[in-house]
Amino acid sequence: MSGTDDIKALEAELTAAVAAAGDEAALETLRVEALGKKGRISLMMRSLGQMSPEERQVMGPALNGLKDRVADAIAAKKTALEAAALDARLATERADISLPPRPEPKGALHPVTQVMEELAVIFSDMGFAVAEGPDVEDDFHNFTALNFPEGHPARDTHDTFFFKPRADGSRMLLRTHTSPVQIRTLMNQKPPIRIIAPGRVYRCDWDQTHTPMFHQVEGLVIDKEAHMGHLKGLLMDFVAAFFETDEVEARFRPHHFPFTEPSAEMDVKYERVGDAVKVGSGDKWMEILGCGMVHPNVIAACGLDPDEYQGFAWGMGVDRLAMLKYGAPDLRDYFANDVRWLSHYGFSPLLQANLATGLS
Ligand code: 2U9
Repeated sequence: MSGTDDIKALEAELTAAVAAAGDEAALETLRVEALGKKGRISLMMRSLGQMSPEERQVMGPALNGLKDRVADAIAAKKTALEAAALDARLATERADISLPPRPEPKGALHPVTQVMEELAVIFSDMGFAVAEGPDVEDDFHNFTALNFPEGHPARDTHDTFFFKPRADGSRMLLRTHTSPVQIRTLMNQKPPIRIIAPGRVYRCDWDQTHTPMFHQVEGLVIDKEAHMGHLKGLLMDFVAAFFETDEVEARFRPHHFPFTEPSAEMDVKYERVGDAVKVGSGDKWMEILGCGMVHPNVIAACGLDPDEYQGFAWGMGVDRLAMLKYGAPDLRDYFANDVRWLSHYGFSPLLQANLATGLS
């Protein structure tokens, strides 16, 4: 067999072996055996030196061609093996993005939390900021600054949880309303002020409609011009948004609070539809909140001039609003920590209250 026949046979053998290589390691072994320093093609090329010039003229280009074609075949096979390896990895490491990102949540939002969030959404949309303060308060912020006279029943231990007296005889207490938050804001910020104060409050009471801890949201507007007309319009808009109705029939009944003058309670018309309560229209009145113009003594107690600034405030019991909107008639169940009650009356934590898609 001539030298060129040997080359053709070797090329056929090597090309078949390259085609059959199953992985990159096998291909690398092949490359070393063919083209490495002591590889078969390299050894053949080295033998060119012992050939006659005529033989070398034929065998030189033939061996160079063999070397190039085998190198090309190895490179092409390497690319194909790399692509196949990548495809195999992608197939096993693929993420199914249609799967939910987390398992279904097991917990539920308490109806009071849900209503708190709904109130924050409604009043934020009207331009109110949310303010917070401590649950443990002093007499000044809870009573004196709010124009409670000495001897007012709320200052009594029958109504309020007091701590043991301190060395100077003063007693801290669990706030009976969130109003101290507004007092702190008034003492620290320059009007105009538009805030709501949501939070826990505490009173000595325990029956079907009263619990020793309950939740309030109070609101406060202080400005150079703010009047009962603004208050009425704001509360009518609030009731329409909260009860998700266009129809709101309401009345403002005179009332008394130490911290507002004049003061009123807001009643809305309602009717029973089966087990549910429909708020906004109907033939019965229901009280839903208290409100009024901030007493000048309160404005003065916070270091502001009542002749320059005035404002209005309102307060509502969140637990009662939750009972009205979402049912569950006994307030004590709200704080019994029974998971069956919570899974029945609770809300999905993934469905945040918002005005665009509906509150609940
Ligand atoms: C400041 C000035 C005035 C807050 C107000 C009410 C009327 C009210 C009750 C509703 C049911 C409490 O939860 S409840 O028992 N609240 O009727 N609250 S006006 O007035 C303020 C607050 C702060 C500086």
